[in-house]
Amino acid sequence: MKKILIIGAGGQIGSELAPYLRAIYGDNNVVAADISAEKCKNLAEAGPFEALDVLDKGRYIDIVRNYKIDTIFNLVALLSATGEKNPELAWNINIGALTNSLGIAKDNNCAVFTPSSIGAFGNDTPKDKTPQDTLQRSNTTIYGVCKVTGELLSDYYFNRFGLDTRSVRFPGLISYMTLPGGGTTDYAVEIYYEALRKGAFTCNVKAGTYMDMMYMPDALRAVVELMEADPKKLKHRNSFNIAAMSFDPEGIAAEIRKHIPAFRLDYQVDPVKQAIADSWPNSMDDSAAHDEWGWKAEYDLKKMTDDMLVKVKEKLAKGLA
Ligand code: AKB
Repeated sequence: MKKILIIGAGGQIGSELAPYLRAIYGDNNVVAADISAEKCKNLAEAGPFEALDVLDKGRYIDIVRNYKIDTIFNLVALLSATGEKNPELAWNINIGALTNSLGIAKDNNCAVFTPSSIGAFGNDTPKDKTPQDTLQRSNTTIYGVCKVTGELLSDYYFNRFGLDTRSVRFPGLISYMTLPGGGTTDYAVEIYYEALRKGAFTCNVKAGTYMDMMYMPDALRAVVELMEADPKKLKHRNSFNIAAMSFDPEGIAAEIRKHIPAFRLDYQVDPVKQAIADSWPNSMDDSAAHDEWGWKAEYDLKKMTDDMLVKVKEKLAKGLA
């Protein structure tokens, strides 16, 4: 990776991946792009920024050619719960961005990273230690349908054209910097803010709902390690299971109570989010990522909670949230 373009740079992953990549590869070698500069003031001030509607293929091609891009991070996507409100829009944006990225990458000799997700699995998928290669046909969300399509399409471009496509199936991502928006796993971020603000949280998925989760520093490191991995060692491409921790709302609440003993948790279940969460794995088997490119998570629930509470507290004290 020498000249990088991140599309969807203002989103939950991009807003942290862009500075992370700039610190490694140099500010001027990482071009951030999103629909408008207002959304990403910090990114636009710190390095090259382009306003881009990813469905505008002509402008997308111009940016890739002008900067001589060799690696594209295709991060544009509507998340699972938002997708259910407007499935057609979710398909058009999620798959429209990906098809443009793959086509432009093919014509301009770029590598492509695209995040997949636990959302690529469905009701018929084995729930515990979900294998790397398994059933993905009973997907219940448009987000998941897009993720499965994205995995297949990215493998197709690799097999048919030799395009260097790589991706991971992210768990729910937890971070103190940028709030997620419209995902099913969002509760696991919101709970820290509400614990510090009010000492209480109302959760929209039931006790006993286990999902894979990951702290953002692990997620960012995974992206770079996969993209820098020796291609000869990769038996899989799109997408690798990666895991760090699996918990239900009671588990994260118990960890928060070690810092805030009076913390209260109650429930007001959102049936759409609950159905999505029930269709996803409880925990994934990430041994293929471990074996093929050395993946290993560093943050467990305890270590993440210790850090999240400190960082969110600082943010609240500064009036930044
Ligand atoms: C969502 O909940 O939609 C995302 C995901 C797990 O892909 N965070």
